[in-house]
Order: sequence, then C-alpha cells, then structure tokens
Amino acid sequence: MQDDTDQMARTPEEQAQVDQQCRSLALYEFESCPFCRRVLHEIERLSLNIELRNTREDPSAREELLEGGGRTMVPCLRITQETGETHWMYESADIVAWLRQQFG
Ligand SMILES: N[C@@H](CCC(=O)N[C@@H](CS)C(=O)NCC(=O)O)C(=O)O
Repeated sequence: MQDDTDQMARTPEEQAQVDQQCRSLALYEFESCPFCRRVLHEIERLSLNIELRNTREDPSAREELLEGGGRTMVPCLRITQETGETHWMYESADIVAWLRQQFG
C-alpha cells in the first residue's frame, strides 16, 4: 500500500506516460529555499521527471520566471497546457496538491 513516505512505483509503460506528461512542466526553484525542498520532496516521492530551473544559478531562469509569472518568488511550477497556454503556479502547498491530484 502507498503511504506518504513511499516512493511511487510504476510499470515502465506507466512511467513513460508520466514522463511524457512531465515534459510540459518546469519547476523554478533554488536549493536553500525550504518551500522548494517541500515540492522537490514530493516530486521525488511521485517519481516525476520534471525540469528544474534554478533561479539563483541561472539568471535566464530568474528572468523567465519574472517575465512569465510576474514574480521572482520560488517555488513556481510552469504548466504548459495542450493549447500552448502557460500557467505559472506559485505557492508550495498548491503545487504539492496539484502534483498529487495529477500523479498521485
Ligand atoms: N508561501 C510561499 C513562500 C515562498 C517563499 O517565501 N519563497 C522565497 C524563498 S524561500 C522567495 O522566493 N523569496 C524571494 C522572492 O519572493 O522573490 C510558498 O509556500 O511557496
């Protein structure tokens, strides 16, 4: 049975499908941010291959976040919808809840 501490296990086919879905996502973050760590922990628990964009190490990531999301606050999850529309989700609790709903 899956609980909150177990890492999610999937068949290779299921994981490939999840990997495909994750290609439309990117997490803006940096390591020393405790809110980011909370989201990164959930990403690991759910075995998600999500691109990480470090806003402390990569000025272009910070610029993208500011231009797209309107704030430099991290964590922020960039979600590109099938329509091509981009949604910038701030707030670690909202991101964790959304990831669990999509992939949990
Ligand atoms: N309520 C937010 C707090 C996030 C937050 O305070 N992030 C800090 C880093 S730990 C930050 O990005 N500060 C810089 C800024 O707001 O531009 C959450 O839970 O995600």
